[in-house]
Amino acid sequence: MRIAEIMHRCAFTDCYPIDKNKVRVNLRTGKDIDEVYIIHGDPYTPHITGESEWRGERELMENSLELRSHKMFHIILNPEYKREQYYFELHSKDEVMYYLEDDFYQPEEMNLSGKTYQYFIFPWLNPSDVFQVPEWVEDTIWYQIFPDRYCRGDMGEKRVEVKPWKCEEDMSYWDNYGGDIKGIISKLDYMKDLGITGLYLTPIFDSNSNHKYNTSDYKKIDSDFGSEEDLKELIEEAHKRGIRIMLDAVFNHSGRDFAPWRDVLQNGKNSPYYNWFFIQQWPIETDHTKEWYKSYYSFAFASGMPKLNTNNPEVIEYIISLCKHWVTDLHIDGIRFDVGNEVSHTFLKAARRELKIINPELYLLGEIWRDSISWLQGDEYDSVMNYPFLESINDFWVHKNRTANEFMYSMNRCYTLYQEQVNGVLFNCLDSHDVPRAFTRCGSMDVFFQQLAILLTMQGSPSLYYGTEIAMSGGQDPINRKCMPWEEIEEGKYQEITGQVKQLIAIRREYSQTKCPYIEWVNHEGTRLIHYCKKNEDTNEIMNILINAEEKDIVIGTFEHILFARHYEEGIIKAGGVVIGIGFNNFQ
Ligand code: ARE
Repeated sequence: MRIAEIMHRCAFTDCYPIDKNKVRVNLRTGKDIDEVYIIHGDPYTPHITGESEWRGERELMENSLELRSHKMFHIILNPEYKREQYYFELHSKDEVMYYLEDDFYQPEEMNLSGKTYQYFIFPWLNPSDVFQVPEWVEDTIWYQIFPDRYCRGDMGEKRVEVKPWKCEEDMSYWDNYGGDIKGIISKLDYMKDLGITGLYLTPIFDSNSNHKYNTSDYKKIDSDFGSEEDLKELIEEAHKRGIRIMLDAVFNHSGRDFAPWRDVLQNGKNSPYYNWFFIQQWPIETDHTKEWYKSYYSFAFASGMPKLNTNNPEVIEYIISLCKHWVTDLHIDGIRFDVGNEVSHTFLKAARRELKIINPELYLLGEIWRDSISWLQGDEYDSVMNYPFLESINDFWVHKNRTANEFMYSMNRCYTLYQEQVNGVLFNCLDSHDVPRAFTRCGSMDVFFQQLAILLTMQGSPSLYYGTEIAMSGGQDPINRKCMPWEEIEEGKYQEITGQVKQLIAIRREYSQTKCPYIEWVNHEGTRLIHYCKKNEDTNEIMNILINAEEKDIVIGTFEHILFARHYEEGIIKAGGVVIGIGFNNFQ
């Protein structure tokens, strides 16, 4: 038995409470393990039974997720007295072994005289230790807007001249097209009609760029976008339509025009803000053609983005007071933390503690592109942007460097990284303002819809980048930030595409994360057929998602009827020559 591939600690994502009564136990094993039993029970049972030895109850663990290199087994325990003691009984093809906290044991070693067996112990389930995430996010369909490019509302006194709407020549990080908050307000009914229930705005505070990630004034809405009154109106009008609002918080760094930074440049060590930044050398080199980066830390090597010192209590207090204003006075529903893995854990722990007191349902989302376990322990973010999800989809459909099985493994991996509460609120996206648009990457409408079908049926909280509903194209930034073609949209040019996107969104809302929390893969060896099932916990209906990447077919359906299909021949779907019956349970 490959015991070196088996590791469990009664901590982290191996053993944790999922609510005030239940504890989830996960065990990762090699692929040679066929079955795992857990022997578990209250550690103090002998005190009431009078038996000399502790004996637990033996239960089969569920073989929940499979990855390329290993298997994951899990079980949900419901400890009557909030504490559990347990160990594992491992079965491979020709061997049985026991796995306790200190070691692995052969069956004959399980009754050695005088031996004190060190079982795993989950000592006590304190309700306040349960990682609580805002459940409303599970059923949210997000829409991400880059404000300058979405819609013009009030062209009044714009601070800068604007380029002709939709002009794609010489797009940069400094040109403006005049999109603003009033324009977004004017499109809330359009978003509601799409089926959107969450709106994520990239930064809207004062800045001299069009992306606003180099903030000059955190307390002032950029005048090109409007006023704080406009923002209040947007939030109010969105809430009336059942649409929640998430703002983009850029606290890892400021812009070069941020007043405290200007003060440091002018007064150096005499500035009260000197320690708001990470100054390495004085005087500070401000000529960005020289080695400025030896003078101070910044975001990446962006000289106009001096890194804020989120270890400094003054900075922490300043930032949290900003967030409190957004939550208390503006009633926003979520905050996306830009460069979410470089601000200090000290700051994030304080921010969660203070903001969740004001609104326990506030969604705290970290922009982290890789394994985010260090920020998802329950005392910092609720979730992260699920870029591994996007990259898995890309590998399979665009780069074609994955088989259907390997795609399943890489998707399963996304759902083994964190506590299960997080899986339902993972921010799943096919694209964003930081990567080429999905339609451009896919290269065809069929692949585009196959990816959309995954996004809108997979576990998590799906996000559509604005323009996805019309299969907008666009390469790497800034070309992925084109203006919305409202005239063409209103003329109906995209109504067929948008109609099918709306159909998928409607399915997502009917078979939501909360109603269908888990998925089960169906393996069609040797094909590029993606097939998984979701069970509607309310109706016991089984929804099948069949995506034949070899052909162009998509079929999404329940036992009774097809909910969505593209290129599907009545009754059958071909998967690389394998004919799959669409009885949804009588596959050949
Ligand atoms: C743009 C160009 C740069 C160019 C720069 C020159 O993209 O190539 O050098 O302009 O000015 C914002 C703007 C960008 C701008 C950037 C810098 O939106 O258009 O760059 O400022 O001026 C990493 C970070 C992640 C970060 C991405 C961009 O981890 O946090 O890089 N994303 C956020 C925002 C961005 C924003 C910033 C940060 C800065 O979402 O929009 O950029 O506030 C791997 C790594 C990731 C890495 C990712 C992308 O997957 O694992 O960590 O993300 O690649 O590089």
